[in-house]
Amino acid sequence: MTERVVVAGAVYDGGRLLAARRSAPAELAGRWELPGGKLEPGERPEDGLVRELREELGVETEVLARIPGSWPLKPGYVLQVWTVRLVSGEPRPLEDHDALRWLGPDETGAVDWLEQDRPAVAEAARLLREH
Ligand code: 523
Repeated sequence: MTERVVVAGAVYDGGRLLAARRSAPAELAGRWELPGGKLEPGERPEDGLVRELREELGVETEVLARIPGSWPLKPGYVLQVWTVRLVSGEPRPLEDHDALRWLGPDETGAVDWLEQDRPAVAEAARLLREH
């Protein structure tokens, strides 16, 4: 069975990283994540990520680079993450989230990230610090 990919974005703007708090499902609500979602069949990951960020946050973005790694989710799903630049719009929690926060490179420990997002968040923070 091929695994389905969930794409997520480490969205950067002004030297900060965007964190989004999930509003559903109940077992994930209140935890913070890098925003994104499931790829549609045949969709290129970069296109799916731009689509998800548009739907969920109302912003236009440009995908920069893959953060190396692939993290297991529920059976049959894996998480893959890309760095993303905000091109236009101010992110708003339109779907799936009830709060957003911009975190500086030394503030990324301030929210309760989903476990599976933590390695990519650590790498995204490292890249921000280098910048
Ligand atoms: N994760 C996750 N981390 C993370 C994302 C974007 C998603 O662990 N950064 C998990 C949470 C869900 C699964 O991946 O178990 C699917 O994410 P979801 O619900 O955001 O995907 P959507 O928006 O495509 O979901 P549907 O509305 O259900 O299609």
